[in-house]
Amino acid sequence: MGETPKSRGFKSKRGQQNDENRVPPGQHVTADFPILSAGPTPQIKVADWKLALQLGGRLLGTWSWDEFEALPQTTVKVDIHCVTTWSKLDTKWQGVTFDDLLKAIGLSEPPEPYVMAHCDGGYTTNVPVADLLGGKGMIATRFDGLPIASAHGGPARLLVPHLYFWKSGKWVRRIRFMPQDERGFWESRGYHNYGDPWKEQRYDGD
Ligand SMILES: Nc1nc2c(c(=O)[nH]1)N[C@H]1C(S)=C(S)[C@@H](COP(=O)(O)O)O[C@H]1N2
Ligand SMILES: [Mo]
Repeated sequence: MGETPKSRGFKSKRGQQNDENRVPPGQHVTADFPILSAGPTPQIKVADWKLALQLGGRLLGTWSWDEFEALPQTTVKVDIHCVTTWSKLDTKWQGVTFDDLLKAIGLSEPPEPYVMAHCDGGYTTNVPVADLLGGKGMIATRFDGLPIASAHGGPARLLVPHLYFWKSGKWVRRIRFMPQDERGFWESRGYHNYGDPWKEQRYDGD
């Protein structure tokens, strides 16, 4: 991630009002898709891939790639916001919503109020379950209609676009339900525990 100047000011330009209202404070729009990874990019074959939902010492559900692909698929077009100040508008993703994952294991209610997403390579990030339900979070497997590139988290990444993008764990393998909140990788290294871009919750204490 890295240091970023804080610019809370926001200049209004005629004709771009709509886009500007879509960009949280201190962010600027980029057309690129920057890559931000704390470690090396794993090359994961879908034949070796598996997703697990975990509660305590138990696995509530596991999916091979083919099983995961057979789950109901949802496509979204969303804006994403990295804490390093870039935002990218109208990104298109396809995957399985968290609601549909819970349904697939026969749950109408989440078993605990928090999750930790565990990713290949050890990266973790914590999210309240409420921020994943109601279509707010998904495990994405396609970007722009194509398989997600390894560097961007392929074959599957968490997507929680209404929070800073560090919450969207790449190469996600396991979602662990937690009775109490715990901090993930960046959350225990000075970044905000929740990370609402509209409230500029970049660092702990913001
Ligand atoms: N596994 C893993 N997921 C991760 C990261 C990481 O280092 N490892 N970086 C996070 C950060 S800080 C950001 S901004 C986004 C970047 O996603 P991108 O590289 O696809 O732009 O991924 C997030 N998910
Ligand atoms: Mo980030």
